[in-house]
Amino acid sequence: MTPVYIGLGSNLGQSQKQIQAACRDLSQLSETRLIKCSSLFQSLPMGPQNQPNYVNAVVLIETRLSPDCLLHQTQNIETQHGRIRKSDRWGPRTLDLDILLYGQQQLNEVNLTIPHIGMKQREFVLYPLFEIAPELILPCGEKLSDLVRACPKNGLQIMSELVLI
Ligand code: ROI
Repeated sequence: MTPVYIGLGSNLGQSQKQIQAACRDLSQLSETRLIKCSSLFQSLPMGPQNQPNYVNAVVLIETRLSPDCLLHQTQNIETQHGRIRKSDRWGPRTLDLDILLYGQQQLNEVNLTIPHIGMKQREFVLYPLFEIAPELILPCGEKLSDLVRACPKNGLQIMSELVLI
């Protein structure tokens, strides 16, 4: 089993419920178990500002699925939750699932980069991740705690516990 961290985000519809239901969906994937969930956080939109605030969280799963297979499964979950992929890359979305870290692997494929390309600068990824993995060291050797210290909170707030629904 490989430990995998997944970032979740939503700013359309019932965001909190979308994220909680997506965690349940992740926990039900084959050859996979859900190990830990961060709190739900509210964050200001990164990118265009004329969109609602986001709800974000990070979970830890353990899985035997390959990175590509897991990507396929996370995209299925996004689609089941009404995600429509539009050309405006940074527009609002009902559900976004990002594979942040897959064990210590580094991958550079056309449709999958691991560690996730933007994670080191994103407060809505780093703080929830730090909540569930304070001792984490990234494959590049950087300590998560150092990245968190260098990353402004930018209005990020804890909303509530993440409860599976
Ligand atoms: N902004 C926040 N705060 N949270 C997200 O999950 C998020 N996801 C995105 C973009 C549009 C970059 N902005 C975001 O994809």
